[in-house]
Amino acid sequence: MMNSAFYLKLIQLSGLLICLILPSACESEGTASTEEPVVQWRFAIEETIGSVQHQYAIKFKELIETRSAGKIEVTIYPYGTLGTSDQITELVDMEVIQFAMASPGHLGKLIPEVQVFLLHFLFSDDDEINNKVLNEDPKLQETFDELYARKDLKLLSIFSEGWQVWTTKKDIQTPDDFQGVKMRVMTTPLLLAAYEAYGASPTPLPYSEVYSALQLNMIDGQENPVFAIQEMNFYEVTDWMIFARHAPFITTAVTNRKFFNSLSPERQKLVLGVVSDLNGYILDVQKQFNRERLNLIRKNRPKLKIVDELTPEARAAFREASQPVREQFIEMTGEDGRKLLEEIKATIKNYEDRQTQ
Ligand code: 6CS
Repeated sequence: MMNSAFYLKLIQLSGLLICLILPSACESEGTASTEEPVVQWRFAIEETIGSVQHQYAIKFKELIETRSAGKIEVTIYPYGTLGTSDQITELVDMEVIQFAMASPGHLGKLIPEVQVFLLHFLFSDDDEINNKVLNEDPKLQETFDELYARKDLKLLSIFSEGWQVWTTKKDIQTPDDFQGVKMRVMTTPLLLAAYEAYGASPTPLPYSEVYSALQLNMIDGQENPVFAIQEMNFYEVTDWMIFARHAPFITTAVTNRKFFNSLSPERQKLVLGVVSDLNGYILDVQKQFNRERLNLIRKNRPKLKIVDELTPEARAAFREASQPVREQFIEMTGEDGRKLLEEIKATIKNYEDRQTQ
């Protein structure tokens, strides 16, 4: 029997279809003819209610609606209402929705260069530095915006949602421990290379299939930030949580480029102002969520073995094993990819040097 969630989804999708065929039907006119019509914008996220992306979208909605004096209304579509990450990106491309989150772990199939954000041991150990690298460097933003433009997307923001953490059924202290471990990865090719480099057997899967794959022992482990491990209940079907701090989980906020270019200069400024104001906000949110959810996991599953930190020697071994993956990134992206990688390395070093001065 079909349940109410099915019907709800059907209603949402038919609403979106009408908007696609007849965009004017999606704008509700104000009462007086001189009044500007109220415009509806849609924002799809790749995570569920209560996640870091959801908090980003809530704040985005609040700021857009307040600053436009109610002339723009934003509807948020959490993960599960519109499809997988790939399908959400397609909906932005078709302008069915105007805004979305597009994580490099999936978007890398469309824009290979974003896979640079997936390389292990590239970023600083310091979250604040990574936030600066991702947000303050106009050159990085410009480079990626040009790459996104080729796919009719406009890049709005790049930010970290916290460290990726391994959840596994066995202890992992050295790359050798990964031999034969079936690790679920997001769907982009570089992640296969990243885990093959440790001897693991990477298995790409959409986010929604990870819990049951762990439960049915189709996979042995996966990686995600703590808040996601808690809200997707992955901690229930795992024995170990290991903080290797090998990579931050980086995501990007995007909009349809044609849609953005069609906005008045004031509205473009409004969007850019809001996403810029969200940069510092979301760093605090992710830190708070990851801290609080770890406490919740410890409380709900006291038997779970948590390795807070690998030894410096163990991290050095993983770092070394991960280096050949950089060459694979360059093979996938060519000379431009090599330059991009060098630029990011230099920017990180620059911020780290400034920090120690
Ligand atoms: O693992 C994934 O596929 C997902 N993880 C997070 C934290 N956000 C979105 C992404 O699709």
